Amino acid sequence: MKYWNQTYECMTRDEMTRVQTDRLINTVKRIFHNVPFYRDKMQKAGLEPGDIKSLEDLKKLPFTYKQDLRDTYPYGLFAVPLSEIVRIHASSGTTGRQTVVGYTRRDIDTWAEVMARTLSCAGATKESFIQVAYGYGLFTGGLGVHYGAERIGASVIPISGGNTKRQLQIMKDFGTTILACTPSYALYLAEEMEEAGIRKEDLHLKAGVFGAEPWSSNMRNEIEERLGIIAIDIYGLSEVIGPGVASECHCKNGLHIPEDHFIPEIIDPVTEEVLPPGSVGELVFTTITKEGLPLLRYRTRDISSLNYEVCECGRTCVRMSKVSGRTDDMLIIRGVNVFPSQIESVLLEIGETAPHYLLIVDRVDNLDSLEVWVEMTPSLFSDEVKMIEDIEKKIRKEIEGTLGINAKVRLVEPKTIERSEGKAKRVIDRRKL
Ligand code: DLL
Repeated sequence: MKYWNQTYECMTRDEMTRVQTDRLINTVKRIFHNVPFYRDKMQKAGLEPGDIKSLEDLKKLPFTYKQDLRDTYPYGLFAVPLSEIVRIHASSGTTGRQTVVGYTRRDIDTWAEVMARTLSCAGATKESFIQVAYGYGLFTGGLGVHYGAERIGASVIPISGGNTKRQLQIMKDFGTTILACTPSYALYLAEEMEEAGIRKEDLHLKAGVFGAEPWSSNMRNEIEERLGIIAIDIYGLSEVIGPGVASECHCKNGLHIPEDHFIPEIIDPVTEEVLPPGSVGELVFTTITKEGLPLLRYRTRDISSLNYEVCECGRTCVRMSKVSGRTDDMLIIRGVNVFPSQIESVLLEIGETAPHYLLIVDRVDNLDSLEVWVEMTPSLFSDEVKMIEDIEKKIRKEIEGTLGINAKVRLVEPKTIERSEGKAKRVIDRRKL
């Protein structure tokens, strides 16, 4: 089966515009009446729902920022009574003000639909065995792929992340044909596979759906070569729905966006002006079918561009280019979104070190590593080694508790970390993507 939903994936531009316009008008009405936050924002901008009559009017609407979700934590932007919410996910961090997202039953259905399209792009059918090695839990990766795979009728192997030896055993014994995980984990699996003496010919793998973090075409070539598969880039973010927001097809020339659910725009992140097709800028999404957490013009901070030409695969829906970076300082370490400021808060809260730190991110054996350097205060420096080790341990535990990632913590001598006269350089990212 080539397409999952040919009607929507191959619509003419005129038909798509009609669908989007109707859905946008309805969404704006619903949001205005149900979400006080948006009502205020629209009223401040002098807007009534009736002012939104066409796609041209989209640019009049206010933007939504990640900070808005944090400020209204946990449920302030939900547009339905909480009794209608059947699932909650959250992005990164295990405590504090993370971004919380909620789905109604219909949202879960929509998510399965867009994920079925994504997996079909990679060639998935009822006959496929899909090994879901994205994490299950509050992260959207595992369950997002899971529901899409079930919708297609494929056989789902819900193994979740980690336990590499077992992943390989299962991949071989269960006859996995499609692997779903982050691209860095795919490379790690390839490496461990070679180490274990498993040849790619021993497996049944045909394709992989890799995303949740940026990756380069070099990395793609390496994964394809070592696993003997076609590697498809899939994109998404929890706020918009999770995975399923965009996916490459076999042409590997841009990621198709299910525009009947999400309207993309590219803006200049500084002037906030909408840019014409083909321009590189910040990707912004408006959801037009979501019920639980509909979002107007959500600022993703991801850098991309849009291409409206019909793809060789026959799909007419717009393609976004591979994400080339971010407009903020968010890092993605082993699939977890990390802001340097979150680590800074941990350090300040513990308060036993100097306020100078440096994060060193690297990729060792295809796995991301994070090292946190923190300067000791002069008095701590003269203390016993045991004391210093205890503080390192405490910081490591706290980072793990707050962000859910393992970091190596090193207390360094006072004045080791270079001071800067302008913006402090807090991060050294040595990963060559
Ligand atoms: O990472 C959803 C997802 C799960 C996508 C599984 C694909 C596969 P969040 O944790 O909210 O959601 O992180 C969203 O991850 O704004 C991008 O910066 C980054 N990202 C996601 N996919 C890609 C990709 C999931 N294919 C943030 N290429 C986004 C580059 C990606 N960056």
